[in-house]
Amino acid sequence: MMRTEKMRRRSLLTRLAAGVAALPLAGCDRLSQTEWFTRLLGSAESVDEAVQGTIAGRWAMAPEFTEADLSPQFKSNGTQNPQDPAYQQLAQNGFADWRLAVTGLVEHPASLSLSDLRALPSRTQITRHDCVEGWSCIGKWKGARLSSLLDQVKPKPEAKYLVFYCADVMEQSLEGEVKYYESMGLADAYHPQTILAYEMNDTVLPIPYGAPLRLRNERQLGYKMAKYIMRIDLVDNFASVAGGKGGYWEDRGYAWYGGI
Ligand SMILES: Nc1nc2c(c(=O)[nH]1)N[C@H]1C(S)=C(S)[C@@H](COP(=O)(O)O)O[C@H]1N2
Ligand SMILES: [Mo]
Repeated sequence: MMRTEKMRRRSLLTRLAAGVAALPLAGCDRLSQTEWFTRLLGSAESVDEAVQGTIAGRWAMAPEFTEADLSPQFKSNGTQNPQDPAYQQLAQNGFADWRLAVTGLVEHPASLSLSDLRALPSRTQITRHDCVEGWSCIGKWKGARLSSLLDQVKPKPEAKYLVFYCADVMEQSLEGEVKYYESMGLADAYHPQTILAYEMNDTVLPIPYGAPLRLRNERQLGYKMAKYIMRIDLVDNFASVAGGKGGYWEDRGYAWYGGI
């Protein structure tokens, strides 16, 4: 990383840290500033993915909690209600017409309804969500195991990453609308706690939290967990994905791995 870029990022982090104290966090815990700041500089920003994997153990489980630990109010962050007309139409119909497309480097491209996803092996987990902004909330999630979906579509040997394309428009650019996108490596996609969640706290996933389907990927920061998923594309690199860094926030300077 160039020196100037590093300094720019440090000063951004300092401003973020100052902002944490002022955040209204109904029902959510605040990480101590030193805790999240250390994480941000020490794990997410400076240590590369390979080192991260060695330290944390690629297959380590994120901590799980009990019903008693659930945050009374889980914060909704980023997009809270996508304004895209096609999404609004799907929502009006309870997402009965929504389909998840699975495309790219797979033997069997697929188009799955919510009932198809509910028919896949599921997992329920109570976990802590950590946002890079310095807050965390504990929630209960139920969803299809991403590993089971992958077993169905069969990634080709050259597939390395999953790119998640979402329904929500983040900004208008000269090239048109920029919708949220994220990505993960295949190893993390097969992790037992990686699920495509359609339920939160024992109810159908509400719109502010990513209805009808959002990723839960409990060993990484909040921005890695795409909400409002419309398509999963299997690729071997990010060259064709917007800025080429593998995610909307990554293209704006965040770390790709974002481990916690
Ligand atoms: N599609 C989409 N996914 C997204 C975002 C977003 O704005 N759009 N924000 C990310 C960020 S920064 C966080 S912290 C979490 C917030 O999830 P929550 O609303 O359930 O708290 O979603 C992530 N996934
Ligand atoms: Mo976040």
